[in-house]
Amino acid sequence: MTKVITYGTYDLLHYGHVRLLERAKALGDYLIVGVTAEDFDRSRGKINVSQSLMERIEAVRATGIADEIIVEEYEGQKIDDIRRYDVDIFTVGSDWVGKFDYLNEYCKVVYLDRTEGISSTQQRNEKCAIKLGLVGESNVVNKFAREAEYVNGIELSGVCAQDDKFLSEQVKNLDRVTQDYKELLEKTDAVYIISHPSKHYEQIKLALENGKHVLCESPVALEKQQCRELYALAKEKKLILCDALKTAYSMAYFRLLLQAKTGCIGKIICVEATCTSLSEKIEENEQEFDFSWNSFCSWAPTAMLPVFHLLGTNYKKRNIVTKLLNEEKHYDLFTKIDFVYDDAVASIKVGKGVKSEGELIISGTKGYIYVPAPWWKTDYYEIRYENAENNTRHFYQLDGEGIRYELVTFVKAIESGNIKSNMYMDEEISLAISKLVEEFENDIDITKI
Ligand code: C2G
Repeated sequence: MTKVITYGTYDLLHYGHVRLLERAKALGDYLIVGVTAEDFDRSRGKINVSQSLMERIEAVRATGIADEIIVEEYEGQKIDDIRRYDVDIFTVGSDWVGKFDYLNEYCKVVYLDRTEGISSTQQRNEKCAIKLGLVGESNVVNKFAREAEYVNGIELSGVCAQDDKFLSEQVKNLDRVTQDYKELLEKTDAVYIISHPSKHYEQIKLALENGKHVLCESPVALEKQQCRELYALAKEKKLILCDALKTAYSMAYFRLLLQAKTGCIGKIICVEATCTSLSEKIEENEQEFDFSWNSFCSWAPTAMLPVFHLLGTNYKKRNIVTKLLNEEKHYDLFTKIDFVYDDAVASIKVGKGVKSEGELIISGTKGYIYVPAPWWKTDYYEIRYENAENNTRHFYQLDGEGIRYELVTFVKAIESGNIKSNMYMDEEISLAISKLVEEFENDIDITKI
């Protein structure tokens, strides 16, 4: 019996895939198909896969061509499988010519002509090309424009910014630039907003009222009630509204949360998160303050994420200490918040005028999780114990600081229409963030140094 093996993602199964499977089967008597696991696909840059592993396995099974289906989970598994299953022939489409010649050492390698004119990417793009408008005066707009190129099903409809200086200096090779937000909305299905927080409420409300989905940098609003109102409006209109906190969408961060919740470090007693970036020099210039976010709005939502994700949003009390640069504009150089829960504490430090170690430490009764700086865009974390021999290290590919994964999640939520499908960010955390922003911006029980 001649055993043949082939591998693939097999997302949105199409006739190109089926033809490959048929010709692979014809090479021998028994065909094994390795379907790729989500993590393996992400690690090799395939972030747009629409279907789950089980859906893809079922689709391959339904063709009736495969004699056996396995899951491909790691780099190098092909060598293991060829030996384990005593395979005679490895085959794959000609788009991979040369990439698997190393397998000639273990079995015969055959590249089959790829079927032209069809691909999963093409199917994803045809499914729904969401027109995305970028709104705001930040060079992150350029980052988003670059990252959107990695995401199937999105096309940029334009950029809207009020600041002439930003438009002339920062908006590079992005055509379709406008200062008219309504004009942008007319040619858009969804908007990404990174304008000054004071503009978020009005801009989000107008977008939702015009039937547009919204991905907005946190805080979504400067007042909790406004935030609640916006989420209610999004629900009423069956639209997606979510915080654009890219950290929440990065695999390493999400997996460390899950591991922390398994009890591997025991009961979590303390969460400490620091986010600082001396990224811009704020001159004492009114213009700068109009567009520049203060430290609190720039970083506190991110720093609060692990606190709220792990300890919840029902803290008993909190203590906010801040050092302001500009009293009237409420621009803080550095702010520290301490939270007290029934049986845990948390502390966050944020600053654009102070530099500190941007690490995240989650302390438990059996051990602790350590995330090195810059923890908010990490691809790596450690779980450490008293006996260092038990320490474990974890790495998860993170391309583009997490923005592309955020966009993929946003697109999938729009396509599925399932607001809850966004398991990374939810309304409760968004509300808790807006509540603290409101208290900070209105000097409610704040200590100034
Ligand atoms: N294929 C094809 N014609 C197409 C599209 C895909 O012949 N129009 C082939 C691919 O060459 C591959 C198989 O169908 O052999 C599955 O394709 P994908 O699902 O795109 O997965 P891919 O990552 O290309 O699979 O490690 C090997 C890779 O996993 C190969």
